[in-house]
Amino acid sequence: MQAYQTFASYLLDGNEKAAYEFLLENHNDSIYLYQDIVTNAMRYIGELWQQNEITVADEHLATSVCEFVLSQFFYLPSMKKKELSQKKIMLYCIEDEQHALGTKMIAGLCREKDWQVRYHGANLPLNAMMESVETWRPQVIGLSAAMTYRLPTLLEYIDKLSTLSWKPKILIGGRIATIIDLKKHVNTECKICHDMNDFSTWLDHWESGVGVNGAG
Ligand code: B12
Repeated sequence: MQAYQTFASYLLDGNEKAAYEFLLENHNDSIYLYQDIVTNAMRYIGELWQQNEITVADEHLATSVCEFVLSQFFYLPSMKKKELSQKKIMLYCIEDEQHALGTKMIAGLCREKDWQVRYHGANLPLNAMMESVETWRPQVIGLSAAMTYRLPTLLEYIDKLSTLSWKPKILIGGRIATIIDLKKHVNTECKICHDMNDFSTWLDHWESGVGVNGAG
């Protein structure tokens, strides 16, 4: 059994303790943990669901255990930080989008890399996003979508964000970015993130000033 399958089995068993301890055992490498373990476990659970090997109730239980253990995992290190950095990122799932686990992990990684993060969870309407963005004025805004039929809505969000006076960097991620060639739909000022590695590398370059504008 692969590591992500072991983690998936704890989620499906509703075994919060084992799932949390598994995260702790693997805490030294965040990308490995988020990408190879948690993301792959959730995708595997999606396949089991699609093949009717597990029920909707099983999938919901697994998701809720995953959300819970991730929250526990993020809590202690983020509370230990003394000073707030000046780097600010806001993360949103566009309207009706319920697939929020990916952005939750992106939020965790950003905190680890010393960013101030506002993670707005699932399904945020456009006007509500704009209001919050204008109040907090982050340097970076991340949008997430899973379902491909949300492309028109995603483009609407990007258009609106492009009108902001201080020109924050717009990142696009989520399952949609792995299925649709988004480069054909957005301008080069937006950064399309295909996975956690891609995002992490971009973020590290941002810190050294390279990824601030354009970076593709
Ligand atoms: C869990 C889950 C749910 C949960 C989500 C809960 C939550 N809090 O997230 C619930 C139960 C709500 C749900 C609902 C539905 N789901 Co669902 N779901 C899944 C499942 C099993 C896992 C999703 C997940 O967590 N993946 C793991 C995360 C970590 O991956 P990720 O989002 O891609 O994120 C990674 C990167 O993309 C990146 N990233 C993500 N966002 C961002 C943002 C930025 C800025 C950056 C930089 C990076 C980034 O970071 C992560 C790093 O690894 C998937 C299976 C799958 N293949 O994904 C199905 C799946 C996506 N769901 C599916 C379906 C059909 C649905 C429903 C329509 C079911 C229904 N009939 O109600 C609804 C739609 C809800 C809606 N309105 O959006 C289908 C979609 C098929 C299709 N047609 O496209 C899938 C593929 C299952 C399947 N095999 O059929 N779902």
